[in-house]
Amino acid sequence: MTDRPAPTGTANGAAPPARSARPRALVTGVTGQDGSYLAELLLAKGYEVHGLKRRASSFNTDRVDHLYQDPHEDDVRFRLHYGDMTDSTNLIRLVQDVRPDEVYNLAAQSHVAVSFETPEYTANADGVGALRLLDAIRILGLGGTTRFYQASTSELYGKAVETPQSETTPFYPRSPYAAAKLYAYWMTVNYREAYGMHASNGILFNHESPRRGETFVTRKITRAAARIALGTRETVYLGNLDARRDWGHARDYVEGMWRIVRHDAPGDWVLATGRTTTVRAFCEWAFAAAFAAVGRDVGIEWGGAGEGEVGRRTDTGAAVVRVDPAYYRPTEVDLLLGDASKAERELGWRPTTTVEELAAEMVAHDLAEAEREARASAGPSDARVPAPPA
Ligand code: NDP
Ligand code: GDR
Repeated sequence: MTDRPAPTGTANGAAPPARSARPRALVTGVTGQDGSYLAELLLAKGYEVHGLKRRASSFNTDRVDHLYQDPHEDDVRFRLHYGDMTDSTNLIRLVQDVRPDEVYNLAAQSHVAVSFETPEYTANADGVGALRLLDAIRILGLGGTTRFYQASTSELYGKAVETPQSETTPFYPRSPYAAAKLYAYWMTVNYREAYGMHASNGILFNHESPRRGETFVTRKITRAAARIALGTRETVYLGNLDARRDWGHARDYVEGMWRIVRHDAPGDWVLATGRTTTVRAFCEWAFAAAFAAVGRDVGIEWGGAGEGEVGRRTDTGAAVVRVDPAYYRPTEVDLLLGDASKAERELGWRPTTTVEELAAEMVAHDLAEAEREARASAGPSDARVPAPPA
């Protein structure tokens, strides 16, 4: 992390960036998993990228630090601006200053379980936030030129009405998060129809990566599996192991976002892998990959049921996964399985990573992280990772 100067932009009183021939994108949520991959993709495609970041009491730009450029340099193509989706004056000023060709609205309180604890804030940031941005584009007279992408979600389908879920499947949101995203979805459709804006929804099924937030289930599992395989941790507590998700790789999905925005006509597209897996199966892959990486052929044996279910390692019988009902949700989304055939047909988009490859990549990353952690805590005089337990 770097102690960098304040983010630039006329919001801070600086002169607006001179208009260049380069396409210019504004990415909200740039410090998140998807924002960081999208910023990389857009920079590689020659864009100038402006990202919205929140003020925090400590550094919160880990995922984009490698893209940082000193704002005093001549040819700066990546700039961060302070802002918040709950502050419309800030968003209007930002859109006015940047005058983006493309806006990717990825910012959100994105944790479904947390949305039950903070329903009003989630509605404000995730639902009304999208409206604020759409309306900023409209009132600044940019509706005819600026393209808009809304990060919509498979959570909109909620209670499975049909599977696989496609653009024509009815929505049935099951959380404050999903209800807020439903509002944002329809405001995007409405601004497209009412004002002729090139405004689109990507209805994205779960996508993960080594940059996934640590409290989402896949990353929680891969981090725990890595530490358990290294012997620095014993158990991970999880909620509903029967939930089924259609998991893909975030890098593939940001490519889909860009294709949606570049498509001639705006619309709504599902991005998914077309394969669904239980949380339990993801655990099995992650633990097998973590133990294999430290040279052990260890699996998980499941016993018990529901709240009493335990996953034991097959060599020692020690419990490595336990269920804690505290992680159950008041209303659960049991089954997500997407049909992305419209995206394949119209956008030429197809996922490239299987869920097993995804689990293995995340575990490899988390093993390296856990080893660094273990070395750091061992201190300089004994900078060795402890040997994995027998
Ligand atoms: P993350 O949680 O990793 O990132 C969310 C981003 O939004 C972060 O940059 C966060 O900032 C920012 N943010 C949160 N609240 C505000 C706010 N009030 N004002 C400004 N910025 C804010 O999510 P993902 O990258 O995984 O997801 C990106 C988007 O796609 C989200 O809208 C999510 O709901 C949606 N989505 C995600 C899917 C997935 O599987 N990943 C699937 C479908 C949709 P900070 O870093 O400071 O917290
Ligand atoms: P989700 O992702 O709710 O699908 O939303 P998450 O990884 O949080 O949960 C997936 C499933 O796993 C079950 N689960 C647990 N979940 C968490 N977080 N922690 C646990 O310990 C645990 N145990 C079991 C959950 O109940 C759920 O069924 C993600 C987010 O990225 C959203 O922003 C996005 O819109 C959707 O994916 C598509």
